[in-house]
Order: sequence, then structure tokens, then C-alpha cells
Amino acid sequence: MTQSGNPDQYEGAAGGWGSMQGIASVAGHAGIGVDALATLRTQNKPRGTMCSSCAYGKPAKPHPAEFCENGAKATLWDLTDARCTPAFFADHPVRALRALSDYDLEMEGRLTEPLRYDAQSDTYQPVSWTEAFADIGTRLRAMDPESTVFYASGKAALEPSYLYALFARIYGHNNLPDSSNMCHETTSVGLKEAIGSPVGTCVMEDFEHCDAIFCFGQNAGTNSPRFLHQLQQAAQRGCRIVVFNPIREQGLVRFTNPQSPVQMLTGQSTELACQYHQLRPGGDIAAMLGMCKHILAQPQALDRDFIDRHTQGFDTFVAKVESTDWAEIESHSGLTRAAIIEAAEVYLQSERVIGVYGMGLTQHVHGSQSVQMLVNLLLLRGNIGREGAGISPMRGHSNVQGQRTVGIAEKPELVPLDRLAELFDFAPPRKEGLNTVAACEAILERRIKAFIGLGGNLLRAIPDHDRMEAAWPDIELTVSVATRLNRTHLYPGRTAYLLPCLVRAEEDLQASGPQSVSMEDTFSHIHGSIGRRKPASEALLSEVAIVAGLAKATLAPNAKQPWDAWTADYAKVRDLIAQTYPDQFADFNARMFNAGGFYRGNPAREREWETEGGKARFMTPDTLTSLGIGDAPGRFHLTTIRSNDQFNTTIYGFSDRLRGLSGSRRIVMINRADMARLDLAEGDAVSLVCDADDGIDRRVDGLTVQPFNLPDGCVAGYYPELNPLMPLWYHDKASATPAAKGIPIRIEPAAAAA
Ligand SMILES: Nc1nc2c(c(=O)[nH]1)N[C@H]1C(S)=C(S)[C@@H](COP(=O)(O)OP(=O)(O)OC[C@H]3O[C@@H](n4cnc5c(=O)[nH]c(N)nc54)[C@H](O)[C@@H]3O)O[C@H]1N2
Ligand SMILES: Nc1nc2c(c(=O)[nH]1)N[C@H]1C(S)=C(S)[C@@H](COP(=O)(O)OP(=O)(O)OC[C@H]3O[C@@H](n4cnc5c(=O)[nH]c(N)nc54)[C@H](O)[C@@H]3O)O[C@H]1N2
Ligand SMILES: [Mo]
Repeated sequence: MTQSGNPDQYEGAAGGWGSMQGIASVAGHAGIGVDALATLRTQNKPRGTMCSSCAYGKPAKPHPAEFCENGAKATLWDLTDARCTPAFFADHPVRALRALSDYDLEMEGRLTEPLRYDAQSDTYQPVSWTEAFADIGTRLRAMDPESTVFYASGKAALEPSYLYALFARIYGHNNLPDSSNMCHETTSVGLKEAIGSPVGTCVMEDFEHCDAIFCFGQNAGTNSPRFLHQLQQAAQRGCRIVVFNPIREQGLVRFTNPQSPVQMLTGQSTELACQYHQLRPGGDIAAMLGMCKHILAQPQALDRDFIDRHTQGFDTFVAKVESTDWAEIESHSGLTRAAIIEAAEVYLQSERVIGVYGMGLTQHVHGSQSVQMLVNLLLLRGNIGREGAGISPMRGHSNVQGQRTVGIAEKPELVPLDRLAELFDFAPPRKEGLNTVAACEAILERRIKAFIGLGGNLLRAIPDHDRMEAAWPDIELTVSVATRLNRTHLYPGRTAYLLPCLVRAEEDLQASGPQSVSMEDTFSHIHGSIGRRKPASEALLSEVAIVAGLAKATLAPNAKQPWDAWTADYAKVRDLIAQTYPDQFADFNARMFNAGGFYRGNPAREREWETEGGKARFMTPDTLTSLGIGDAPGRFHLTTIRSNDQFNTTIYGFSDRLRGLSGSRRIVMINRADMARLDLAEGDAVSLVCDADDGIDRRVDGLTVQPFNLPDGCVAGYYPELNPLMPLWYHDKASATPAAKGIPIRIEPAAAAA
């Protein structure tokens, strides 16, 4: 394998016994009974429970154990025996709880009863569901709907998500931000503009036919470990995998398949990447442009017929590429011309190519242009819209893509409003709603009166954490639908409710009997999911029941909006989804348990381009770097990343096994040359200070220096601990996705910080 690098890094394979130990350690310390393991056996299998971790696809023919280390952790975490009861809250004022870490908060276990915040005693106290719904309904009715925000984290299934968006619109607004706004919104906007589809064009089988996979800024070993199986099979049949990532992520280098007894017993592993390019953060546009430059120099290599028939904007793009010189490309990408040509040669030698990407492309100020640059690269040889080729964003939350599909969108033009009007007898609001960044700005300006969160931990996940924490308690009403206690709950609005819900693996019993739900994976396949575990507490309600309860208490009665009947039988909600989106969801109830899910289709896969102009578009970049703020003396670019011992703000433990680190998450990873330049030693205490120069002091103190294999001028550390360093306005220009990967910072020794 070709690579650059230094020895400050774990060199073992991903998967293998380490992943088994990872699962066992969560099972051990999270208080999990043995019967929870029975749930794992059905995970991601037809008529089983769909994993609540990532959105990776579920195969029609599952492995005996179709789950990964992290999926198992997520399920076991949900099924803990620990309970966070009213007695706990009586003993712990909210201010005192703020001293606990994210890990400690969630370790208190599952929430068991609806709670209301009592300001006088500064505690959450039990309340009945009836009282909670009635009070929230009364308060919402008295507010201007446009001064309220209904947030969704990407986990709730299609049925509650559809009803949630419907509730918002009947109530009177499109303020429906979701976690996607911090994640793949760059894809929803950038990809849509270029190829007319807001989602990827690949399906899982494409990975059986491709000759090369180019992977940009996606860390499969940690964040979508089941993808390693496809990568392993691809590598074993000779498909070449080329990675662009500032960090040499072990999961993309080598993999021991925990499903393979031979590999497990012999310690063998499969080499995955044939080339690993540790580019500068934000260097992707330049690196891909360099590849295009090499390819365009060989006109016979282009798919001219495809370019002529299916694309527009080619000549402008070519002019830009030809007029950009190699010196610029090398300096912005941090890669040599030779390395870029080596990658381009793999592209040229491959008949069928897939481009995979994650947060390393999307979370940048020019992230949309990075995504579009990947499209440009693929279009040159017709690598979109045929088997074994395409663009494949790896989505995050298990139903984040599906939530958008069924109407959780702040952009009204993405939703068939006329059909909703007809089905439910109301006048849908047409005004554009607030996305996550706009909602945060409005909260900072004290313009938001109510915040409802269907899952998630928004206050922890957003930029400008410290400023947001100060503003949050001024919201008049906050309502969190949640499974566990998290930091957002510790900043209650003037009136605040915590509404505990079932998890996906638990039995959901309603008037018509046990219910199932459904979700969409990253390959646009829809899967049914059934929970069978006894709920953590008898007082829990399903997300459908909670959304319907809130809606009924808020909205005027209407015969076309039978919230109780929908709660009694979720099949009726699926019928509504099918009526709202007939092309994609026809026969929804009949198809939801198809092995491998059912495909809702994607015109771009068929080379039908729903773009302006009706063709796929070469989008000419106007920058060579996706960083929003360039270099300056003493400035570093911080990339915030995840460990394999966390799911977003849920921290399972303090190991980052695949990077060979453990013990603390309050670290700054930096290379030894930069350490020497700053006169820092391993273990030194430092502070990070945001270097955006807007007059606001953003800093995180008490971090420890950790030597690590990274490009010069680049440091890395963990999300969400470093979120106070991100300015809210530092986001992708086109989609407002916060730029969590190229934050300008300075490093201060602890003495200077004091
Ligand atoms: N175990 C686990 N699984 C998860 C999650 C989790 O927290 N834990 N979160 C879920 C969610 S919501 C999401 S969105 C996904 C996220 O999954 P990923 O998309 O993999 O996101 P990150 O962990 O943020 O890592 C992004 C990668 O981009 C690299 N990178 C940083 N800057 C750049 C750059 O400028 N260019 C390039 N080419 N690479 C760069 C980083 O080194 C890192 O390897 O995972 C999902 N799955
Ligand atoms: N610096 C930095 N910031 C980032 C990122 C980054 O890479 N760097 N990544 C961004 C990305 S990609 C994302 S997706 C966001 C994530 O932002 P969010 O989606 O808001 O955060 P999560 O940590 O996934 O939310 C966890 C909480 O959800 C609740 N929960 C868990 N399961 C369920 C359930 O089944 N139902 C309900 N109702 N609640 C449940 C629990 O109470 C838990 O505490 O963060 C973003 N923020
Ligand atoms: Mo995400």
C-alpha cells in the first residue's frame, strides 16, 4: 500500500477480537442482562429489530450475526437495566447535574416517567401524561407557531416522523430542522443541484461490481462498521480502494472479519486501501481537481458519449481545470502531483467506480463544492447511473434519510403540500422554515418561544456551545422526547418537559395489537422493524403516541385528523405515507418486510436528471480549498471526530481503539513536528482558542497534548467536547451545515491560559 505517515499510531486491524471486547465491555459496565443479547440475534434481519445505530444497508441474506461492534453497543445501551427514576431527580437539582459528564448522565440509565421541571426546587418532578399533553397544548396554542421549532434527531422511524411533520404543518410552521442540517445537508443541497437527487445513487449490490472505490472523509471502521464487509469482499476480488483522509483511519487500512472463523482464529486480516492519501483538511477540491487535470489530459479516456448526452457545463469546467496550475493544487491539497496522478491512474484503469464520502467532505465551509467536485470526477467517465458505479454518501443516524423522505424538512418545496392539504383538510404553511443554524440564531436572539425535540441532544451537538447554553433557558417552553438523560435536558426552558419513549427494540403494544415501524437506509431501502423486549418502564409511550398526544392537545379537532386511530394502528400511518408519496411507497404495508428492504427508487440512477436544465451538471468550483478561513502564522485547522466508543453525543466509554488511544477524550492530537515548533511535549496541558476573530472569545481549557500522525498545521480532537470552539456562522455556504472539520484555532500552553 502507498502511504505517508509516522509511527504514532495503532497498526492493528479493525474488527477482530478487539471489536468483540468492545461489545463485552459495554455489556459489562452498562448494566445489561443476558436476555438483551437475544435481541442482537434478530438485529437487521427480516422481521427482526433494525439497528438503532448507523444507516448502513441491511442485506437480503444476513450474516448469522448481522451487527457490528457499534450496533451491538447501541442496542445494549438502549436495553440497560439501569433506570433514571423520579427518585434520582428528587435527589439531584439540575444545576448539580451540570457537573456530570455526558457519559455519567447517560449512565444513569433509561428515563422511566414523564417529568416536568420545577424552577423553585430546580428539579424535574413526575407528571402524568394527560397533564403534560394538556399543558403543552395550551401553551402552544397561545404562541405564534412561527416562533416555535420542532427539531428531530435522525432516529425516529418513518411513522412518527411523518406524523411529527404533519403536526408542525397543521399547527402552522415549517420550522423542522433535523440532525441532517449538521450532517449531510451538504449532500441534500449539493448533490441535488448537480444530479437532481438529494441522496446517493448506489445500492449495496453495486459494491459487488465496482473496480475501484474512492473514499473521501468517511471513517467506516468506526462509523459504519458493517460497510467493512463490502469493502473486504471488494478488496478480495481485486477492487481497488483509494482513501483521502488527513487521518490514517485503521478501519480503512486493514480488517479482520469477526464473521470469519478462519480470520478470527488465525489473526489474518485483509488489506483494504491500496493507496492512502493523508491530504490537508479541506484539500479535497484541489486533490480531485488535480485528478481531473490528469484525466482530461487523456481525451480518449473520457466517456464522450455520456458527457454529450447527459451533462452540461463541461467546457467551463475544463477551462477551470486547465487554467489551474499544479503548484496551487499541491499547496491546497497538501499532496504531491505524483500522489494525485497515482490516484487518477487507478480511476483511469477502472471501468466502474464508486465515490464514497462522509463528514470529511460535508462539514466544511465549501462542503457543497467538495461533494460536487466528486460528482465532476465521476461524470468524466460516466460513473453515475450504471451498475457498479455511482456516488454513495454514507448517512449517519439510522433513519435520518427517511425523515427527510417523509416530510421533516424546513424547505416547503420538498414536500407535496397540496396533497397534504387535500388529505388532511388544512392550509399548509408555505413560508420557508428554520434550519438548525437559523434556529440557533433565533434562539440566541431570544426569538424562539418553544423548542420541541423528537430525540437528539441538540444543545450539545450544535456549534457555539457556550453561547447557546446561556440562551437556551430563556426559551418559554422546552419539550424533549428522549430515552436517556442528556445535557440539553439540563438547560430547561421556563416551562420544561422530559417525555420518555420506547426504544426500537421494545414491544410497542397499541389498541390493535403489537406494532412495527420502518426506516430508510443509506441506499434508499425501506425496512420494517419489530421490537420484542419488555419496555423499560410501564409508563413509557411510543414516539407515535407522544407525537399524536401532543398534536391532539394542540390542534382543533378535525375528522380528517384521527390521531387516536393512527396511534392504534401504525399501518394506517403507512397508508398515509403511501398516499402522500405514491411513486415511492405504493403497497408500503405489503412490502415493508421484504428481505433486504424495498427500494424507493432514484431517477439519477436511471440517468434521469431532475436538475435545472434536465442534465447532470459539471459544477465548476470557485475555490481550491473547502476551508472558510485560510492559513495564518500560529493558526491550526481543527477537525472534530468521533471515537468508536461513542454515538454522537452518547459516550459509551473512553477508548478510541482503532486509533490506539484510550483513557481521556479531552486531548488534542497533533504531529510531532508541530509539537516541536510549539515547544510542546506529550501530556502537556493546553487550551484551544478559536481564531475566527469576530470579537467573541471561544475556548476550551484543560486539554492534553497527544502526538498523532496528522498533516502539518492540522489538529484533531473529539466532538462534542470541542463544540464551544465552532462559531455558529462558520458553515457550508450552500446548505448551512456547520463546518466541524476545518475550524481555525490557536493552541495556548496552560500557563498562558491561566
Ligand atoms: N460508532 C459510531 N457510529 C456512528 C456515529 C458515531 O458517533 N459513532 N455517528 C453517526 C452519524 S450521525 C454520522 S453523520 C456518521 C459520521 O461518520 P463519518 O462521516 O465517518 O464522520 P466523522 O467521524 O466525523 O469522520 C469523518 C472522517 O473525515 C476525516 N476528515 C476530516 N477532515 C477531512 C477533510 O477535510 N477531508 C477528508 N477527505 N477527510 C477529512 C476524518 O479524519 C474522519 O476520518 O456516523 C454515524 N455512525
Ligand atoms: N463538532 C461536531 N459537531 C457535530 C458533528 C461533528 O462531527 N463535529 N456531527 C454532527 C452530526 S453528523 C450530527 S447527526 C449531530 C447529532 O445530533 P443529535 O442527533 O441531536 O444528537 P445525538 O447524540 O445523536 O442524540 C442523542 C440523544 O438522543 C436520545 N435518543 C436516543 N435514542 C432515542 C430514541 O430512540 N428516541 C428518542 N426520542 N430519543 C432518543 C437520547 O436521549 C440521547 O441522549 O451532531 C452534529 N454535531
Ligand atoms: Mo450525522
